[in-house]
Amino acid sequence: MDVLKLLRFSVLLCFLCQISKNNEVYASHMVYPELQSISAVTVKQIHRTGFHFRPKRHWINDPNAPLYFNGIYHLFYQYNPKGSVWGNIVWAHSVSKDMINWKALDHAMYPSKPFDINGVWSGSATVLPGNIPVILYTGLDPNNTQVQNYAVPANASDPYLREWIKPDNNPLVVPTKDINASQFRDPTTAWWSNGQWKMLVGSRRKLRGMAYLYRSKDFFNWVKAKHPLHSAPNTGMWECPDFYPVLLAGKKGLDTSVNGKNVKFVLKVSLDLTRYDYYTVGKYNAAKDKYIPDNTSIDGWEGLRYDYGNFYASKTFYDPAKKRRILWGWANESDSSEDDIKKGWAGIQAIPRTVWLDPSGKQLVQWPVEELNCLRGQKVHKNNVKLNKGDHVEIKGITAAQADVEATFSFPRLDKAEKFDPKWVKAQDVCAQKGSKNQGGVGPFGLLTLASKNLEEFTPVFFRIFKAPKRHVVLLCSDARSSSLGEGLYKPSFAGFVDVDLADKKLSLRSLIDHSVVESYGAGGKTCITSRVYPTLAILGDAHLFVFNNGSETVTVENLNAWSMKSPRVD
Ligand SMILES: *[C@@H]1O[C@H](CO)[C@@H](O)[C@H](O)[C@H]1NC(C)=O
Ligand SMILES: *[C@@H]1O[C@H](CO)[C@@H](O)[C@H](O)[C@H]1NC(C)=O
Ligand SMILES: *[C@@H]1O[C@H](CO)[C@@H](O)[C@H](O)[C@H]1NC(C)=O
Ligand SMILES: *[C@@H]1O[C@H](CO)[C@@H](O)[C@H](O)[C@H]1NC(C)=O
Ligand SMILES: *[C@@H]1O[C@H](CO)[C@@H](O)[C@H](O)[C@H]1NC(C)=O
Ligand SMILES: *[C@H]1O[C@@H](CO)[C@H](O)[C@@H](O)[C@@H]1NC(C)=O
Repeated sequence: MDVLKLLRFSVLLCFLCQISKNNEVYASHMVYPELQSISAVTVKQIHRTGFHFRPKRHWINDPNAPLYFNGIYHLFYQYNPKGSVWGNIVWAHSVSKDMINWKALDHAMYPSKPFDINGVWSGSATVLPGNIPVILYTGLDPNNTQVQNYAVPANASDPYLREWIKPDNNPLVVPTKDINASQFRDPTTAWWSNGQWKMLVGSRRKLRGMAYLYRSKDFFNWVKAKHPLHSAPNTGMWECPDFYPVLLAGKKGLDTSVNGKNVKFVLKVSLDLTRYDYYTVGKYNAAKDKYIPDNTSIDGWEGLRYDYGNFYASKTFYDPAKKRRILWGWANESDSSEDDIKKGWAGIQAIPRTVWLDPSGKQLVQWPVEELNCLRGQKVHKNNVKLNKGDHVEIKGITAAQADVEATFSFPRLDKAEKFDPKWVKAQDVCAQKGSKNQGGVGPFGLLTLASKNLEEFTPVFFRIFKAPKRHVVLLCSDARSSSLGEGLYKPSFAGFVDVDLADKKLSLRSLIDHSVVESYGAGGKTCITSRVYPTLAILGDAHLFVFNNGSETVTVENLNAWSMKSPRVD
């Protein structure tokens, strides 16, 4: 190292130690005051995603108020216009006809009024009768009290709803004395039942997570219900609650105000303590305004997750044009804040997903919106590829750094499945213990995504099947441990169990690969995992895709379709 380099290095080190001294956690985000207004000089292209939603530069987090209005999809999101870490948050606004190509508009909201002068935080949209969209959001007042506000379009005839007004009769809701004023945020889409509007606000009481319920006859005067809609012990702060009906049968979505015999409800909360999105399926008793999760749904952090990887602060909305419910979720970075400053950007939205109830009634199923398929370009097809233990076969002919892959794997029998240890409660621990390198019986088999030619780097997405006393246990892993030779990265072995019938001895997998993200859908969307990874060799044209098997049972790739993905217009 020459003197100049050494000097620069020590200045950088000193800078970094300053930063870590001043770090604090502010409402669940690490705050780096020194970094939050360092504008990106350039935006580094190497790990930049091609077909996921992200702004031109800088930090993004929660999707806000997704909405369909008069033929246009709207996405608002928490955005730092000045830097690549959390801070200076505004409501950025983009519009689209297909949720794939986006046009950025001026910011819809920024702190400007006494009721939000210290922050315009997350919220949701409700379309009132007469086709009038209203946004409910959390503002931080001069005392940093979290209050719930509303905003309306300045001109509902403007097809893009460019300008939003925050009327002076805000805030609509302030925390009562029994509520911690710094733990009271993220109002939901409101629903209409029994002659009133209802909405939820996330909170906690000591360690009990709470979804406070508010009621209103006119949408402006809100009264807190005596009991929360739901709460659960030891789950900590509930951020971004989401509450909506799903049909018992079929993939159709429902407007948020629908209830009835053919309907169940989903309550999702983003647990600040673990930073994952959990949901339960249950019943909503509208007369009592109580939500009761089914006994098949675990409440809390051993429960079901939308996604077992980087996916947080999600929100659904009903799309009346295609009669479906769509889920947006934020996939944060897994590199360091210093890397983000150097990259000039941080955060993406996962591909919007259609969600519906699985026929079992026990869980949801998720699938990328059909509009994504319009980006499929060059295609390769394979069938009947036999994979013996230790085999890996390259799928050539597509841009492996930006691709959509769908594969069905089959296996002749299950008797070689490894024994399941009943102590294995957390899928992620099993994935970390077993990985893809530890050879098994039936599996590990699946895809090696973002792989370098000689496998110095790869992100394997794979199944492993275990034998428990009365059933088989299927694990889906997306293991980032070998994803990069780079340093200072978060490389978890993300995993989830898959509740799937193995009678036909087949398992399907779809992975959306996009430079620094691998978003996977196991068994038709029953278990989803999003990993953020930063290869150093497996980049751009040097990224490869393989199918592999490391189990003693032979596995056949029955059918595989892979496409190069085009880049839509996203800004
Ligand atoms: C802020 O707190 C002070 C002291 O408790 C109080 O007088 C004032 O009304 C509060 N401001 C707002 C906007 O609530
Ligand atoms: C509202 O938007 C419509 C459609 O863009 C436009 O024609 C009209 O002039 C706008 N009205 C106002 C008051 O800006
Ligand atoms: C309110 O929540 C904050 C965390 O945001 C915590 O530090 C504080 O102790 C809580 N106050 C009370 C009275 O529980
Ligand atoms: C779960 O609830 C169903 C009815 O919804 C009931 O038939 C079943 O016995 C319950 N199971 C347990 C373990 O409580
Ligand atoms: C398969 O197992 C072998 C032996 O443990 C290991 O060297 C290799 O890396 C594994 N393959 C993958 C893709 O993990
Ligand atoms: C995303 O980044 C990783 C690595 O820094 C953290 O561990 C996660 O907590 C974080 N997730 C969210 C939702 O902030």
